[in-house]
Amino acid sequence: KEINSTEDKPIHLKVISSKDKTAVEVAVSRPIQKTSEIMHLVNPIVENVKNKGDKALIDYTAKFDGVQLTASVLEAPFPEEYFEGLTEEMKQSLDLSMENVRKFHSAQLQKETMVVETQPGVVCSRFSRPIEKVGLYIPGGTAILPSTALMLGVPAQVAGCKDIVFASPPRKSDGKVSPEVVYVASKVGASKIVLAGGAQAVAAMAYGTETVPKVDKILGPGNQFVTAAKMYVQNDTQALCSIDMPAGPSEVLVICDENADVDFVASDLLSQAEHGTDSQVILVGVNLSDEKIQQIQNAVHNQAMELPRVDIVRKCIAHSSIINSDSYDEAFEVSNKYAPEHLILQIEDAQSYINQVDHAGSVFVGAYTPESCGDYSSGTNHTLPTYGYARQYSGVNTSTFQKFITAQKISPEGLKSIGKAVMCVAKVEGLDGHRNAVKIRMQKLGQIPQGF
Ligand code: HSO
Ligand code: ZN
Repeated sequence: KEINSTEDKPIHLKVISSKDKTAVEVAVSRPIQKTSEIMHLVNPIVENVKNKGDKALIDYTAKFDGVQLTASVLEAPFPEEYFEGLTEEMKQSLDLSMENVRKFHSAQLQKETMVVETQPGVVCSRFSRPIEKVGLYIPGGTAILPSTALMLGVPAQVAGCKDIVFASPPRKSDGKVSPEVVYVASKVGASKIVLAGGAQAVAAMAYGTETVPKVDKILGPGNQFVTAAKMYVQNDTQALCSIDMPAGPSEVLVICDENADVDFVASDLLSQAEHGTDSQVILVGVNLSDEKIQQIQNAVHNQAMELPRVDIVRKCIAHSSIINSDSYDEAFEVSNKYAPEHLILQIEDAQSYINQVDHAGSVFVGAYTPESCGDYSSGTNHTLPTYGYARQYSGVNTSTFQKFITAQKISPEGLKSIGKAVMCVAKVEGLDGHRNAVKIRMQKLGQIPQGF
């Protein structure tokens, strides 16, 4: 359904000078997430699915998605009728996107064993293994997201995951999921699609049900219920399940200077704003003139009015700001403080500023690099850290679907060179068993160090 705004208030961002530190502080603060309230609602759902399996899953799907299913799981090869409506053009577009994501994520694959001889005869190594079973959550809601399916599915396939399971809420109209999602699922070799969403889908994949396989890791964005359920199962040793990262609303920070194209800048702000009313959109200007700011505001308004999701955009822009800074250095200071999920650089010689970026999920360099390209088709991943977690988290990448196992092989010569150090540290820790495991071998080699 098209949403048409009837309001005629201009869609403008709040303008702040970087000198007004308090206002900047407010502009770059994130809304507080009330996790405990959500947890209250999510816990019984998760527990029910854990204890009652498929029956609870089907009941929740009827209750929350308005779809009465007889079975929640679609097995590969997926039935023809689930691909209905898929055009040739769409297949080609998804194919091109998947190919680029595959190229970029294959280059990240660390297959070779890393070997380091730390001392003569002490050989340490590390090798990777795919996480065997992964559950990929594809949100439903206001937009269908085949791009999320491919951003999670392709790296999982590249990493060599043995079982890839998708979960997505079924459509009210026919109880299916979009054919684009089914197409991607089949292309990445998914074994199943769980027709369920929300906390119940997460619980089903974390604990397993009669028909849903239990997975080792759950990935993918979702609403607060999905996020809360992921946090819950991650902390439950009965689930023995990890997650990709904490998720918050999507966000962008654009840095532009006086020479930036105002239409480009506005379009980037709006492509993020249309994600949701809670999306965060910040423009940091470098010494922008009043005229330039006005031109940007006008472009935002005019472009926004043409968007079908203008009502969502309007609400998002209402809490968005332009922070006008005094210099490029100051602009990057603000950006690093915010640690945006997406950072767009619409400044002269943008590439040369990359070394000033300390915290960001993904960077879009130069006027002709809109975020949309990274969202869909260029090859980088669009599952990125939000809420300031770019300070410590990376976006989804090939290693997200791998784990690394270390090994060591020590020769008698190697033991001679590190044995004394081991015994010495074991002694101070009061762990005689540890010390003895070395001592017993050193004795065999006739090499007991003095004092041990
Ligand atoms: N920008 C979103 C990803 C997305 N955009 C999906 C369109 N579809 C969050 O990074
Ligand atoms: Zn997007």
